[in-house]
Amino acid sequence: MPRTISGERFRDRFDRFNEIGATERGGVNRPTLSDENARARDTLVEWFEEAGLEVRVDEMGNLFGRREGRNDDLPPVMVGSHVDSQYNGGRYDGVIGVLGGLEIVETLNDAGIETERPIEVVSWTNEEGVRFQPDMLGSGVFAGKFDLEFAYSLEDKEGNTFGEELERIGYRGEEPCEPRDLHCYLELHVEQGPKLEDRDLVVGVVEGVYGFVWFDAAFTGSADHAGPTPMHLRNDALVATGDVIESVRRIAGTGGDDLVGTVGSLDIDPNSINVIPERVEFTVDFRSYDDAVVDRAADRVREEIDHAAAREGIEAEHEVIMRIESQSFDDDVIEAVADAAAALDADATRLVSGAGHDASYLNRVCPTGMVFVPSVGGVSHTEDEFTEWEDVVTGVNVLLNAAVEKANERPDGE
Ligand code: HGY
Ligand code: MN
Ligand code: MN
Repeated sequence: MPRTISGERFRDRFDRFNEIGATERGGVNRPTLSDENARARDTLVEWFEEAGLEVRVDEMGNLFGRREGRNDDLPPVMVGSHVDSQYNGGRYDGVIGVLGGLEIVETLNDAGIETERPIEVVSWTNEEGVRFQPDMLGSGVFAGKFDLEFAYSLEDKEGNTFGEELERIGYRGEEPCEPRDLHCYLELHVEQGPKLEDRDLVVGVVEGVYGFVWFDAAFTGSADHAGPTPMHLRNDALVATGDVIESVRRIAGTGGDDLVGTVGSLDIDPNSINVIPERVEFTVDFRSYDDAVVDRAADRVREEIDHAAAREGIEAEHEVIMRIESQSFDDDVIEAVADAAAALDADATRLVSGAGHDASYLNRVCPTGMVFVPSVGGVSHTEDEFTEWEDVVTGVNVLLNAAVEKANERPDGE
């Protein structure tokens, strides 16, 4: 019979954890390396230690809790996600994957179950990428995509560097942040989209993740008085930006069935009601499961930015700050998730993730898979993010059974 967790204990932890950085509207505000993120980390360390886990922190502040296996020299099964949040983000994004991993350990401890392989619970640093871009930074350095020097040098809008902030909160660990031998990686996460809810299903057996590209871009025109300056004499950075925003929607609508495009961040200078905008800095995010579609969209938006600058007689800048290829997960790990969902009689389907996850980088290091549970209204990255509690519990039960199945796999041939 499949093992199940203690929903009450997990609920209690989840609610206590989300008191850290709680917002008035029921969300959380725990941007990476903030004081709230530091308190969340301290809480994880305390709870990991209480659960008998050996706690380690690496050079990127990635936090690991290791549970011994019968054959402790074997490569571990790793389960986890992230606890940094969007600014005023949701309570479930990342958290259910980390606390779900801890709940697995508690459940195995309670039942006195030993697994063949060690199990490691991980909380990755800066998955969201809101304060320091790019996102999935801690797992990206772990997987060898970025080097430590690059990561430490990243600056937030106030000019703080990632390395300084990691030091300030006391989580710049000693352990090298580099690929190591893992048997597999499993991540439980809310779907953050409408697919499961639309089909009234509870579990997503995730087969892969969209690829995506992020741009930093800017227009520099000329500030001038909004009154006396005739229209034909204007060099308006915001008008050019408006043209690009419209083009992102047009490219996403014509560039490929699953292509999505977003201009999510915009800073106007001097941002005054009666001054023609001189400079606008903005971002562009394109995603698709087909990398060729992402690359074509990136080429098209570069052209649109350059054409808009020429029309307005202003300067344009654009730089790719993040490009991650679409990922297809490991068949065996996908099957372990599907088997666990079936053993629990959970209504499940296979799907691909439009949201990025640390699993995208772990997929370069070891066989990887994910478990999704529904997001009510498909909503995420907002304080309204919500998942029915029994669905969260089902997701952790699937994670538990898949992780135990993989943790009891002996080396090939034994
Ligand atoms: O951007 C993403 O999809 C993730 O939330 N970092
Ligand atoms: Mn997430
Ligand atoms: Mn997120």
